Amino acid sequence: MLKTKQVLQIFIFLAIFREKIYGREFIRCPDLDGIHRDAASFLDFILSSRLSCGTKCTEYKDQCWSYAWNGATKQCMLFSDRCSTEFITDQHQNNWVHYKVQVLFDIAINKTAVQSSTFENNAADGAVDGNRGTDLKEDFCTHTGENDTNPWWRVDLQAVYHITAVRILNRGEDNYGFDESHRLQNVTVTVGLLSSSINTICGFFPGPGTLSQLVVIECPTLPMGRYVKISKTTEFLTLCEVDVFGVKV
Ligand SMILES: [Ca+2]
Repeated sequence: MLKTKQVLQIFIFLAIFREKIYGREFIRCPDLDGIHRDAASFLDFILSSRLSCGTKCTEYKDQCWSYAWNGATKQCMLFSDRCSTEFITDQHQNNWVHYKVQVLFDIAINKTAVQSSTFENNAADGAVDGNRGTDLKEDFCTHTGENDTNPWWRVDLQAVYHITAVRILNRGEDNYGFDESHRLQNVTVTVGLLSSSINTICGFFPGPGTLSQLVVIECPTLPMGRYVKISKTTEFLTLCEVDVFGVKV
């Protein structure tokens, strides 16, 4: 059981070492205080403050996933990696602090989902219910209806994020031994600010999927939006679970 003092220390840690700049949240790397990796930076600057170093990182949002700031020398280094174990200890290590961009995961879980049509009881919320079973009959997976040749599924994240990736858990074999995993193919993921306009491309999965495959679709342009949509142009879209990764705006 945590004592009051420990709780207070954790609270102070979170309060001090989180900062939000232009929609990107930075958090101090927990295991890397006091070390940096000058060989790994892609840019470095002399700047006036740690805040301006973080701001620089936001200017290179497609490349910069962490930064290190030296308060004594005012050096700022930008990295294309998140916190890593492959760091080089610096001779002035105590002056360096390293921050990473905090990417939130599971931002879709238990959020409201809808789909273009529904087969039997395989409703849209089966992809965000936290149940990661992949037997369509036994578990909670989504399934669009027959004759729906433009099936889609959509989740409302209830806040705006820069989406970094979407992960789809494909259906597995069911009790009857059927394998329909190949239906997960030519899948497009889009992002939008309005439910009526979800057109910014995140990425594409050509497939075909395999049984219980965990498909990761990266969003290299970090599209911004509140809604994530998964669609295809042939019959039947089935999703056993969808995880959305993003940085809160
Ligand atoms: Ca599920």
